[in-house]
Amino acid sequence: MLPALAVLAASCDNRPAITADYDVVPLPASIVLAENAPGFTMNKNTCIVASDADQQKNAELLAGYIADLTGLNLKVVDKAPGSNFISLENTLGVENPDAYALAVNSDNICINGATPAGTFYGIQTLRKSVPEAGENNVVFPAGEIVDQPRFGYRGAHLDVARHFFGPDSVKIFIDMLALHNINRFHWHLTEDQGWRLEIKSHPLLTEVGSKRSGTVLGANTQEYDSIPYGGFYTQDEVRDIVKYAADRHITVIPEIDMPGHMQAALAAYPSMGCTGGPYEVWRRWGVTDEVLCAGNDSVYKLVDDVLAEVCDLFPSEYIHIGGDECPKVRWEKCTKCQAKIRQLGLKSDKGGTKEQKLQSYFMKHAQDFLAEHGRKTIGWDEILEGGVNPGAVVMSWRGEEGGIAAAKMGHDAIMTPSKYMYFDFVQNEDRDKEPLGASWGKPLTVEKVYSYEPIPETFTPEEAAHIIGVQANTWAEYIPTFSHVQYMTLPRMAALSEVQWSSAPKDYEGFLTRLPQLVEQYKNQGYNYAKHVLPAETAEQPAQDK
Ligand code: TNX
Repeated sequence: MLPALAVLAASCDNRPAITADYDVVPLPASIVLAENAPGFTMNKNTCIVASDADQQKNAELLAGYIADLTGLNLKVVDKAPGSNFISLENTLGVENPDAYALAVNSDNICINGATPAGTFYGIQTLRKSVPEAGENNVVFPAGEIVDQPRFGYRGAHLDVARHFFGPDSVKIFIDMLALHNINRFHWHLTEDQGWRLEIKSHPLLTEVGSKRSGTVLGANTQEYDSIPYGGFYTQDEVRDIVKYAADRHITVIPEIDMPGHMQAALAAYPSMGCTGGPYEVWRRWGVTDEVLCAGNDSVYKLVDDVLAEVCDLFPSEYIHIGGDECPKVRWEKCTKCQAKIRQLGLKSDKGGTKEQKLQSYFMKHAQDFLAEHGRKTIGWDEILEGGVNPGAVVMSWRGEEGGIAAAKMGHDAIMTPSKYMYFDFVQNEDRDKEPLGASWGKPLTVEKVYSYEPIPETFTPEEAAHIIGVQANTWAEYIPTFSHVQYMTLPRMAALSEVQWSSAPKDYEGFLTRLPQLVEQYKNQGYNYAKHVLPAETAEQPAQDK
């Protein structure tokens, strides 16, 4: 950990000054210090210059970060004073929209982005360069940082269905993403165990589908508690969250997982299943046989009605429609599904079984509906089975193979292989020292996350361009509280951010030396975090719920 040099500033207010360190996480592409030039001292008279509405929002966020870290309340103004200001601009002529330059001299700091999002990443770098929180002025060494991310899609997923995290927690999660330069929030809103999104045309989805009568105990044992569990987001809450994210240059990508992982919806509308039910909102984890009936026209109407409201709520270019883990046992025996298969002329062959092809038909229906509303779709890699529909983006989770196959077929792909990117796996080789995690995965250490290389060496540049990004997923079967979400995601999210952002050769030791300064931000924001890879003096942490 870099000792923060506390010197008494020769400024008017006699607050101690500490020196900023630009070696942040993720590491900027280029940092050039002007060795002999005096730096910029941020003190109570420093103001932030924002000349338009976009920069005004950025400026308010920067002022908030600085207040949290130093207690300084910097004024936001629209015209630069003679000196002692931080100006926010977005006139950098660089193609990468998230690029920024951050220039520091004794007179001012200028953060210039290619777009307002680029400026925002410069703000994150500035904020993270403050080595620790306290009632301090900060000296920023003179020099220039020039930076841009490797991937345009830098994602993090949160499952709010197995356990529910309320709107305030979701906003904190979004703040955590912003701190790590992550720009896509994949919000997993529906599951067998709970439907969490208000849908006005089908109120039972939340009235019935958001509540379960109890939850399985331990590692999916045969025992249950009988504590009613539930929660959902109203559409007003969703709109507020989407805006909160957009202000932080984060796009919210909702997921409505279909045609499997739908048992909660079936509990609400049993006629949408092959057997007609009755169904319960599931109380255990795993993969249920109860899925939407793909031979029933009312099911397609339900899907359209839900997606129409989803499009209305979420401006995202991409909507995630799941497609994972859909057992076909019901479809094989269902007269309606088999009639549909015959009607469509689907046959089992080496391209897939006729039921897998029925799933492709089902996904295509949803995809076409979204396309009519100007949206693109993302699906889990199972959408490759039975024939992937043109234009679909593949999210590769069972390994990298799905993403590789998709890219070779000319589809865009997002890499989220469980082995490297599943934050519901325990993070310590010794499971006994950890709270219960998903048991099907090997322990996933910070180092393993950091080591991930998303683009296979053998890829041509054209194939590589189809890997649009990387994402980590936090499934919540074994994560009952939001503080536990933070424990599972921090600091693995720091390693993730470097995989997503940095083009530099991997240097895990270097990463570890930079991590404690980021942890100072976690502490300042009151985030819970795991301490396995941190030096003892950085590792004091709030009590974690085991
Ligand atoms: C697989 S990843 C699932 C999730 C589980 C997760 C647990 C994916 C598309 N499906 O439903 O929560 O494993 O690790």
